[in-house]
Amino acid sequence: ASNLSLLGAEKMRLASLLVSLGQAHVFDGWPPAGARDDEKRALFAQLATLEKAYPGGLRAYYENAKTLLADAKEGKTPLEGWTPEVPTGARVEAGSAEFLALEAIGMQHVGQTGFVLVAGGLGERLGYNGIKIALPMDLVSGKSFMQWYAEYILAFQARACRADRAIPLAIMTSDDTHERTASFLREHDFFGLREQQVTLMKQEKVPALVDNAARFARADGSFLLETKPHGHGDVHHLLLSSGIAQSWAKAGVKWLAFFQDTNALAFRAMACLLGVSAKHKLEYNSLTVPRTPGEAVGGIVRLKRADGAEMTVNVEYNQLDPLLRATVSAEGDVADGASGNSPYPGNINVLALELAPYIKVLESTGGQMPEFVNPKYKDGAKEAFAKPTRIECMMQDYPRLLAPGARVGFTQLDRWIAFSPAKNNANDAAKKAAAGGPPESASSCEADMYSANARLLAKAGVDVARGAEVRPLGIPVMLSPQIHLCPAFAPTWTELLKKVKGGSISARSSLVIDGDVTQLKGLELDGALILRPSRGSSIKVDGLKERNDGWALQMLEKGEAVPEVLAMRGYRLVQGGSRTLAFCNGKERLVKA
Ligand code: UGB
Repeated sequence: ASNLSLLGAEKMRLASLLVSLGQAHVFDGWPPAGARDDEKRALFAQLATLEKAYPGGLRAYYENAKTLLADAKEGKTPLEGWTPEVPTGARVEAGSAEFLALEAIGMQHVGQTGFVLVAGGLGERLGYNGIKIALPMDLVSGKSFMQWYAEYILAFQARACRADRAIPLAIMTSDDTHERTASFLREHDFFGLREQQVTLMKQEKVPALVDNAARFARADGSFLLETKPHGHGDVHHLLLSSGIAQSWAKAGVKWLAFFQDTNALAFRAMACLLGVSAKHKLEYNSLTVPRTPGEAVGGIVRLKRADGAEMTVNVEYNQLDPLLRATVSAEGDVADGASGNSPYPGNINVLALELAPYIKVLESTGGQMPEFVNPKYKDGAKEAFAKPTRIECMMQDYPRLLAPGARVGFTQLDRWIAFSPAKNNANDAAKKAAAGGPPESASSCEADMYSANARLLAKAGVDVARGAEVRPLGIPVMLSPQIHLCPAFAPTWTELLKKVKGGSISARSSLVIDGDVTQLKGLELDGALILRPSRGSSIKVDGLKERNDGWALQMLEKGEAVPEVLAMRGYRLVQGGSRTLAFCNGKERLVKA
């Protein structure tokens, strides 16, 4: 104590706070004044950050943790007393007249939307060393996920905003991703976005907990606390505490659209999702896909209680099965009859929220999200943890904060148009595929984008041949033909139908549309074609016939030394003969047979 009393006022306040929270052990072995001062300073800097980052500071964190740990020990869950039902929502067939009508409504609102990318996750499951948004989404365009998202926002902006208005983007980063995200964006000139259009907000970690008394864990070899991620639910508190939500509202933003780091398809569904929100005046609207039973995506469930209370919320995959078994289905998380799908729509964390009520709710709750804890106990008495734990929160739990009667809904679309993230390393992905589920690997994510583009063109009357299934690294995927359709070409299905007419693409083909192609009529392609008019120029295709050696995806040999982004896929792109049309004269160029 005599050492501590030499501290400045703020440090003393933090030290007293810790002591009052039963955390005096943090100062065990504290050396005399003058010894290891840098390490001491580092602890207080860390405490100040932790105190500021968590809603209500360290006291609130400690109290919430103790309550949740006591509940966990008793086996209590927040779902007790609730009975699940299949909720009602908008179930829309991709490409149907209803879908196109919703896209049209959505496009009237996309100019007043702020986009929010959660990119604080390190991607341990994917086993990639870099930041996930820098991964190439497909090999034929070579574009990163981040480039794709930026291009989509710019394509929406070009269609929905006056020239002086920009659609804002906030990116949540973490200690694991912040510096690399900032330099990646700078290196690439923000991918065409204006620098002021993009805001990074860094989430902080929370103290790890060693026991049910919520004692903070000390990091090995220093006075620092061990910290762990608090989860993607931090995004809501950050939007409020940074003032971004409020400043966007002042600038005329009406909607927020949240999306994850590696699901490029989300944007193909975005206009429709916003259309449903606007049409049904939904305060909260999640994009969903049919869910495979047991799959690691949450289910959207309407929960009812005996006192008449009800809410439509996401029930995370590890809680869905026990909830169903304890209430409505002895079999748990199983398929609904012949469809092979769970009756509960699968949450994919693509969310559309109305901004004004969102700000009110966050202000009234101080940004505090519902939380949970998941300790792994070492003993039957549930006293000792196998390793330190922490409390966590999820972005999709936001509707639990809403008052009864809040307008919460979902928009169910086919999986092929909305969801195929790169989440798993090849080994795990192969196992998931063998068990009948989606692999969600870098390869399946790429293949699903090619397939979606093939289907979109086919719906517009192009005769697109399909290649055979291949199995790089044991993961079954359909990688041919490879088609990349950039957002500037057609950010909506409606626009694609207007621009594309007939034609054919062989299975061995690669087509990259990367720029302003105003018409794609009667293209007959058997080989590789790149249409890349530079900014200000455009290309109009009318009956172009192109046949060349083409490009091919070649499977890697076992153990071949290749860059990580290829090793995780198990194949490379071999660029043989191709034709590139890349006009830059600022005019429209007609390309005919
Ligand atoms: N993320 C952060 O930004 N910060 C964090 O602290 C953690 C993550 P995961 P998860 O769509 O497949 C979610 O780890 O949490 C970002 C839903 O809960 O990939 O296991 C991270 O960078 C589940 O219901 O996913 O599962 C990434 O962009 C289902 O929707 C995003 O948060 C599932 O995603 C998701 O992180 C899915």
